[in-house]
Amino acid sequence: MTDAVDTALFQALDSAHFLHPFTDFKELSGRGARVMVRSEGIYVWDSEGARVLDGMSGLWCVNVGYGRRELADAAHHQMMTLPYYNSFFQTTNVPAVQLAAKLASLAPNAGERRFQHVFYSSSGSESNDSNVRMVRRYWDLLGQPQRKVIISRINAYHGSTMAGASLGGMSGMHAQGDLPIPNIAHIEQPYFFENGLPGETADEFGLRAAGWLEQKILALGPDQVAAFIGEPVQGAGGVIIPPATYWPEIQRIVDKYGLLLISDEVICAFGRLGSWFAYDKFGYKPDLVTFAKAVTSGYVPLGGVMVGDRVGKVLIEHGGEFAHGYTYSGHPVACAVGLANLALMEREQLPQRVRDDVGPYLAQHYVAISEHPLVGLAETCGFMAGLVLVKTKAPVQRFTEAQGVGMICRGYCFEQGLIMRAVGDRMIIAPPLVMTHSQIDEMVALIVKCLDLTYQEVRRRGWLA
Ligand code: PXG
Repeated sequence: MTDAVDTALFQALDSAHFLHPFTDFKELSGRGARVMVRSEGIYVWDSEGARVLDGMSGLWCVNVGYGRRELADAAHHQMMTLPYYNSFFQTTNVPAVQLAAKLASLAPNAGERRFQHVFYSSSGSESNDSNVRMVRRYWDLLGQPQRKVIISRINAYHGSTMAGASLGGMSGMHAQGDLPIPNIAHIEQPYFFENGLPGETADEFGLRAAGWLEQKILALGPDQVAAFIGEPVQGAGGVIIPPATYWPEIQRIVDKYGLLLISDEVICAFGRLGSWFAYDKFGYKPDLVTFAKAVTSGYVPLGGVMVGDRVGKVLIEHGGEFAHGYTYSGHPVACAVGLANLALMEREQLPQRVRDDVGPYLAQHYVAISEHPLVGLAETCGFMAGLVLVKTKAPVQRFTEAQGVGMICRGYCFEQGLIMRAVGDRMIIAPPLVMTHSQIDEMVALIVKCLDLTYQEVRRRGWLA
């Protein structure tokens, strides 16, 4: 079926007027963007009528799948009731209050670090800017204004604003913006496949990787360091799943030096890893938790920070005015959609479904995928997964960056009607949490087919010898 959209016209208008994010504008205008026109369940359709199985939930956000009427109804109702009002001047609105209370009830209490408050934004990037502002305000109010440095990891993704991109550890982004901004430092990521030593176990590596934090704190001077920020599992960096020993050791180090701990759960929260929030699963107790994306399943933009009691008490009890906020902080329509989305997730028990049912089912398939001659490692965490494309499995020999094997594989996925992301030589997925078993089978069959096609191609090119 072809949708009534003139592809060539929209591609021409697109390249004439729309500068896309993270895009080589000239290259895109030469090829023309794919025009997406509609969606249902786990599928999207382009303007040529091709159906695509969305293995990335849009961009890690459409956790409840496409076409959920409850979310559209909630937006419509709220737009007709109170489409907008600010929350700056001693005013509030019903959905923003209800959603804050709901989020506080869903966030597992981490000992004395209870999450009772929410600071709203409209995206993950803005939320991390808010984190920087809150962390600095916290230490200022406690009379330790010299505690400025926030430590993050290489290959982390924390957004694309000046602070978000600085916190992130993407060298390509730093190179283009004179980043990072001052007082951001980075340590190496906990990527065992790449950084593990011969003979070292994953658990040993996890402790060693966490140790890089302590080394960095000592190098900077412990009284200069304000916080550590990390994604529970690095998403955009390629679904880098840390060893089980990593986060508890990070917690020990953070506690030893009194740092604040920020868990950036923009991708990992709201069922993706089989729980509402991910810090609990990995055994640590953050002070601030960044969220966005799946809080509304991406239907409308919404983000924010869960503020734990340690920071909340200081901001509220010691502070005067906190001079920071956004026009859309607590946007009533976004919050109403968030409430409807969380209600739907609760009704369909999506976090539990990932934990007990579809997560383990996908993991079984990935054990089989790891047998593929092109796959050096295949692993899942909840309902996200990554695999590494290799030349040889034992000993592991990797493709060179210039060979761009991930992009070759991604090209085949595109052709075969599957959205799967390439991050270097890692192929990653994060499908909608509502996928049925037979849809998972369908997705995995497509993945295997694309791996086969890629294997044939790299053999033809003589890269395997
Ligand atoms: N933190 C994390 C952990 C993220 O994954 C952000 C912050 C920023 O969120 P906003 O809403 O400002 O984009 C993200 C976003 C990719 C990709 O290619 C991932 C993200 C964004 C764009 C592309 O995987 N994650």
